[in-house]
Amino acid sequence: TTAFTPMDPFLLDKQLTEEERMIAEGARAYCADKLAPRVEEAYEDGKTDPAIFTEMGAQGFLGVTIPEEYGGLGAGYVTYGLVAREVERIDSGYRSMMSVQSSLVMYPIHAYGTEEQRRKYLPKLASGEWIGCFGLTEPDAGSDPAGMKTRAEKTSDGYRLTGSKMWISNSPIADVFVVWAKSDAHDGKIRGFVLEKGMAGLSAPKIGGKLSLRASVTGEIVMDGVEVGEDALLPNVQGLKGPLGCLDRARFGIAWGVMGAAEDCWQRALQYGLDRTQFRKPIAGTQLYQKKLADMQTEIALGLQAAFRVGRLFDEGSAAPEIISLIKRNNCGKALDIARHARDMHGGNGISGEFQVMRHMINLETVNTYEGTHDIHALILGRAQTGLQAFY
Ligand code: TGC
Ligand code: FAD
Repeated sequence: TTAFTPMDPFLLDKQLTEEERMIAEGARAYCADKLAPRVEEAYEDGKTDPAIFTEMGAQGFLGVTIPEEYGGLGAGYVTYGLVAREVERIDSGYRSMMSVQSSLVMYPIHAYGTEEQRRKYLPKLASGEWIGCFGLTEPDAGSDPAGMKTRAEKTSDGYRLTGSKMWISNSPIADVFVVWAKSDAHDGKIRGFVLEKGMAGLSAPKIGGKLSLRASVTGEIVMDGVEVGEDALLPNVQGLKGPLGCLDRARFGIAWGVMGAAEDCWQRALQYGLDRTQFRKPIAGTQLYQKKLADMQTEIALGLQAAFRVGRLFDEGSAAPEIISLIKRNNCGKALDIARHARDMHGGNGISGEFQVMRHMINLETVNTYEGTHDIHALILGRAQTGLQAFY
């Protein structure tokens, strides 16, 4: 009989190309050596180290799928997913910093921008010299981004932007702001604009009091009549499909990333159960403990295999948005369940930062909410089956 590999039941590793495996191994080593040692303090103090962007840039993590001529790695979506998995194995906040930069800032500039915009922004975003953020959500428009109030009014030589964005990853330390606004010059359609730190009327105050994703800074974007030239407009897309096309990429990365966080919780719960004795035997030798380990192993193996499949579809150009909703929703929900169980399996130690699992659990509450909540993705999938939209 063929031997079973408990840590990789579907032999995912063997389905990767040599290049994908090498990049994943390199990413794992960087994350273990450089990110793991600083995460506990970063989380506790709620501090984001901007140097992580230049480090990630040097590793090739920023713009994995962006062509090399613009500073990217020119690799495929499976590679992007593998990197997200390794980064989120340490912390969802670190993966957030990376996926915003790659999928939500570099991708739209590459896909929707002019050649000048690509040459101006992409190399510096790829190296991490510049930090980017993506402003879609507003105080009164979250799940329903079509309800945004931010407006772009036409001026003689460009646009004047007014409005505010809420819950924006990286914004307080950002140099480049990709923001979405309704443009009166385009029949009120949603258009993308690239703003830069220091523009008059632009500010990005930090949001304090966050109990989740504390290693990644989050803020507002306030636009008080920010005047920009025509060259700030992303010319090649209009409508909600602009920001949603970026979200497709980021949601895909999240589906891989959360499996990394879940794997870390699983491995830690397994080791803890082997080391911890109660009632004169290791707690991993009890039926209830083993059932939980089996559930973790099953959901992670299925979740990774599904994400891998969607990655291959992405590279073939045939990943429908709904299949991305399916894996984003399922993998986030499953990762959150796994983290909650891992927390419980650690007993009292499970609430201590030193054992890491509670940090993952609290982070995953955010990841289950951003980029479309668990329930919003259910409605997307329900609509696709029934032809009936249930949003309103
Ligand atoms: P709907 O009528 O469905 O669509 C409007 C237009 O958009 C097109 N479209 C898509 N295009 C590409 N990808 C997708 N996934 C798309 N979904 C829809 C659609 O074809 C249509 O195009 P057109 O040409 O006909 O105009 O629009 P709706 O208003 O009914 O939308 C509802 C819904 C739920 C699908 C959508 O609004 C949604 O996904 N809501 C969730 C919002 C969300 O995910 N926000 C994320 C904010 S960014 C963030 O959280 C970053 S955190 C990052 C981090 O820190 O890691
Ligand atoms: P709401 O839309 O008000 O939803 C509240 C609840 O109502 C949810 O449970 C939701 O599922 C439910 N609900 C809403 N509509 C329906 C419906 N029709 N039917 C049934 N239930 C419904 N946004 C950005 O643009 N850029 C970023 O970089 C970014 N980073 C973020 C970082 C963090 C740490 C967080 C917490 C959020 C971030 N977001 C970002 C915002 C995020 O995308 C939104 O929080 C998310 O889309 C949900 O919107 P909301 O918070 O307004 O909740």
